[in-house]
Amino acid sequence: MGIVNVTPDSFSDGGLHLAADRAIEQGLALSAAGADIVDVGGESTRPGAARVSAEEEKHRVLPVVRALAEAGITVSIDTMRADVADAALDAGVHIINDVSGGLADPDMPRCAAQARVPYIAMHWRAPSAEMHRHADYHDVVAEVTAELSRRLDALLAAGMGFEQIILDPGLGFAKNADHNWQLLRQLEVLHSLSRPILIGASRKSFLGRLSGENDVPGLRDDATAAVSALAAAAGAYCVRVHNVVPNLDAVRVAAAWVRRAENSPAVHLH
Ligand code: PMM
Repeated sequence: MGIVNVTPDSFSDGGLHLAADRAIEQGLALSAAGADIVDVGGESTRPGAARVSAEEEKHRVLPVVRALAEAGITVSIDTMRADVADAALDAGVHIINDVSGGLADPDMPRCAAQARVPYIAMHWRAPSAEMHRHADYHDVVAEVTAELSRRLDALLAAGMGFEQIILDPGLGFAKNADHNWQLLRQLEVLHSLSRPILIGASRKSFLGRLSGENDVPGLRDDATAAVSALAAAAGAYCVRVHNVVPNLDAVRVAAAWVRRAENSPAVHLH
């Protein structure tokens, strides 16, 4: 999954129209580079980010979603709002990516249930502006798994189909670097929920901290690709990334590696 953020501030100068044109170009390029899905978002969820209005969010994403869907690309909409998701579905979107897993907007499960499209439910505890205060766990893997399991039950109770739902541990969302690594290290626990798992590690600050650099997200692409390879080998269904080519290589390496392991004869030590 390749990432397209349609936020005017992510495209330095120029207004919304220029931002939309640049976002469409970027989405086409991600698809041409081999992304199976292009994820379009109009609201920053970075730590501390303030929210934009639903109207502003729609203005940002709809022209981009429409153009990419018309070009034959599988598009997901990264939104916490049912209203935005509904409009994006009308504009041709195929997948809903809700970082709040249905908690931010009580109407979202209804929207996803009616549309019958794949729905990514991410682990989330609080809006970005206050999520750091909620990065408090005794056992992060057990708690994230239990909270996702409760979301799964709530989404099913709202009428969604089990087969629609994709789960995501939400790296960096109310989680510090150590929490993120613990979740990645024990992906098999999330697999116990029997749903496909999506991993969004791309360029996040916990990867920068590893090498001692903190402020240059573009320099985190190699570490991102390493996470993609390991996550894919551990059974992740999808990785959400900014730079498609190295991550596509990484998941291909993982696929070849795992296949090799499956085909190799059992080793008898005695
Ligand atoms: N991370 C961000 C935004 N959307 N969606 C999913 N499903 N999983 C994530 O981890 C995720 C997401 C924030 O990252 P960005 O600002 O680099 O897009």
